[in-house]
Amino acid sequence: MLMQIQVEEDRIGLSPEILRRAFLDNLFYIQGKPLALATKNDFYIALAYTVRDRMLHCWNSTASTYTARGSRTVCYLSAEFLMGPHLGNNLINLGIYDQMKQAIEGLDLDFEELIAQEEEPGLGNGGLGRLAACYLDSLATLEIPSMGYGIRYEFGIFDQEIRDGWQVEITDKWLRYGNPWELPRPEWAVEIKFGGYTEPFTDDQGRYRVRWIPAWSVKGVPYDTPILGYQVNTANTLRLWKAEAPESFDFEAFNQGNYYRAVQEKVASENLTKVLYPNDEKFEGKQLRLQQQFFFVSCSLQDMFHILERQQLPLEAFPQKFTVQLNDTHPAIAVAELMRLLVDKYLVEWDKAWDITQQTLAYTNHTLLPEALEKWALDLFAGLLPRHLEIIYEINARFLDRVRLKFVGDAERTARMSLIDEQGARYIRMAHLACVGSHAINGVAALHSELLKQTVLKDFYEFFPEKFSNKTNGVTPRRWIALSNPSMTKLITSKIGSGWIKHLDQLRQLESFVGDIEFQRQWRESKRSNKQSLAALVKNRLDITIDPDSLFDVQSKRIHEYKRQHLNALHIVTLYDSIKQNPTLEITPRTFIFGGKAAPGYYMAKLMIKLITAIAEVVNGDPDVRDRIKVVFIPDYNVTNSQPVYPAADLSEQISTAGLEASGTGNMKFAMNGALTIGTLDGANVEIREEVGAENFFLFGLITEEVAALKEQGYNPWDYYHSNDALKAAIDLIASGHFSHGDRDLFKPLVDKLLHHDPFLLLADYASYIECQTKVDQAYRDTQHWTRMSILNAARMGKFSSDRSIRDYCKEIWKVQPIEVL
Ligand code: T68
Repeated sequence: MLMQIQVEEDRIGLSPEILRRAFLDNLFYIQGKPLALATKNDFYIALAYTVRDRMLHCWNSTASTYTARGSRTVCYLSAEFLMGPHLGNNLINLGIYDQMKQAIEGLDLDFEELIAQEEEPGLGNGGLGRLAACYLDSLATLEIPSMGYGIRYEFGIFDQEIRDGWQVEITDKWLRYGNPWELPRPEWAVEIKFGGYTEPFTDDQGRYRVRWIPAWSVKGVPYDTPILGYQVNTANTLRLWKAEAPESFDFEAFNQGNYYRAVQEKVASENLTKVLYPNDEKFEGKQLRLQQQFFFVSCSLQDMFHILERQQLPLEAFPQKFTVQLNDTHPAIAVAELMRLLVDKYLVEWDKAWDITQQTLAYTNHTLLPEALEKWALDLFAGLLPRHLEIIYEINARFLDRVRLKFVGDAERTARMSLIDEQGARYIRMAHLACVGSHAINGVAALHSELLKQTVLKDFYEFFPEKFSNKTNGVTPRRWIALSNPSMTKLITSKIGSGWIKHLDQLRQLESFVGDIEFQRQWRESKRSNKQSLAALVKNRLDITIDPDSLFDVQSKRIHEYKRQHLNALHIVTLYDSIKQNPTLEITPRTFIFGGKAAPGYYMAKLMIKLITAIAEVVNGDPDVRDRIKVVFIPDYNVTNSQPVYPAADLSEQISTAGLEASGTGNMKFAMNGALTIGTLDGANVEIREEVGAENFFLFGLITEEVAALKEQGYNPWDYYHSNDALKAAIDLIASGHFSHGDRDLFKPLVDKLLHHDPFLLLADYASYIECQTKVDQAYRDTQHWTRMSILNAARMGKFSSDRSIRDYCKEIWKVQPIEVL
């Protein structure tokens, strides 16, 4: 009996003494090491298990509670979950960060160093994958029964190195030393079929049916990770699927002694979930990608049917039991797969199946960029999913009949809305499939949702306006403030208590301290210490000295022409040139900080990285300017490396061409951490500016309508180049080889594109951007006023908590209620 109590305590006790004992126990019994022989990784694993143990009873109580209450479950289907390191976040959500720190430091170990050991699961590209992760945190915190469904990629997003100023991609071996946060559940594996052909037949009851005879199959094995809410007992599940060879696979080959063929097929199966496609915002019609999408969707839907069965619920209860959110069109094949399962497997009649499907599914769009819209070549699709193609044809036929009824004689509209693109080679339009098969469609910021209705989904909006709504993105304050910015967290809590971490609107209470000189001083001190930490990191990693008293001007996000990192670069070159022309020029010292990955096949984005690092080399090496401007490119921007960046920023660059950034979420993380934004009226910038006040936001650039009008009337970048001396000087300097050791060819593709096409209107926005940057320069000199603006930015960001976003989804789309776990 006594023994049992001790074990229980070691698994759940929260005092530093018990935590320390549990940690040593795990080190010995899991890693098999005494203190003296343990490596840093051994310590990390022991620490992770110590934390995980404390989450497991929440996880089990959550499961029992949900089963007992028969609750409706939100299933968030996403090809990407960019979770970031779990350890620090779980410590925050358990509320034992300080106790654990004490426990570990009592052993003379460096706590922060152990936390830094974790290899983050980089199972996403950027905003879309990170949004899914923030939403899981909020769902758990708000006690909403929910499940994240995705893919357990063996290699996540590549690690980025910078060599000779260029991006080099290194495979991300995140599972190399094991993953203590996941539990494999092989007993819940499912089978996924591919290829082959279909044939019609009549069943015993005389019904017309279709049989799919697939050519091959794989097994999907779920790996579960607990997702603990903040200071609640709710621990939901992230269920990621790994592909393996099916048990029975190629039995024949095996029996015939063809051992090697059998093994080869096994390897082929496992390739399916081997690697994450590293493209964001660019569709690549690769067969393996379609296999991945169908694989995780089918695994997840079959899992839902199994849950329904285990709870002995009838098929009709499916939409009451599950509400399924499609994170972009990557899981849109769910429309056809849910229909197939209902009609072919569970013998539900078509109309009824269609009702269930529509009631269950909802679709979030994340982009308007035409090159990102998914459309699968028909023959590729037919080869892999012949039965689904037939189902899509049937859905389409029925849908287009309705379109023809509503818009009599409008053949063009019917062709535009068809699920099949028939101009030339035929394609399946996944966004159309998602719209038709869902009861709700949303964009991710107010402007984006409006533009969706006016552009890419205009016909669908006119056909079913009631499906459309907006759900502005949000980010979790747990990771993005409490964990990443402890100094600001402490300061805020000392003034208004800690309720804001769960109710971010409470930050408004800070407004009453905005004029308090002492509070302002503390605010600056916190920012300054964060800048100092980042400076130390930069020194350590890149051996570049940056001045924490300079203005930290940061642009960190995926590298893309529409995000216009090269506009920022033009500003730096302009500043550099003006200092060279006028050596006594007085400017506010600035450190330009960049971070971000380029898709490996995106040549122009890679050249933009090279441009930034080339400018950095010249600027940082030039004694005339280097005390006034510095340029740093932080390699391998990921969740881990981003956490010290947001708290250290003074200025947040959100400078995309108006109308092209669906929302942005980095913009929110910066402003929450007291950075001021320089930005266009794009994505969520519009709403951020509304919230923080126009007077606390640096606005520049053309607005969406002006962008469209300018393009309509025939935009000629050449005119801007010739009529603006500073712009011409900056471009000429780049073209002259000044930043490329005299090589005039290196940046020629970039310069030529700007001068002759400039699809993202850098030249049109240049003057406005530079003028706005001059205002920033002036404003930063008024320290008190800047501090005031910084405080007001943080204080007014309550709307952008992902808790608010999730509440909106729950109320308006999912119709789910919290269930408390005791
Ligand atoms: C981003 N999209 C939007 N896509 O660009 C951003 N795409 O404005 C928004 O804030 C964010 O989504 C969240 O809504 C992406 O991140 C991708 O990463 C992606 C990945 C694969 C294929 C296409």
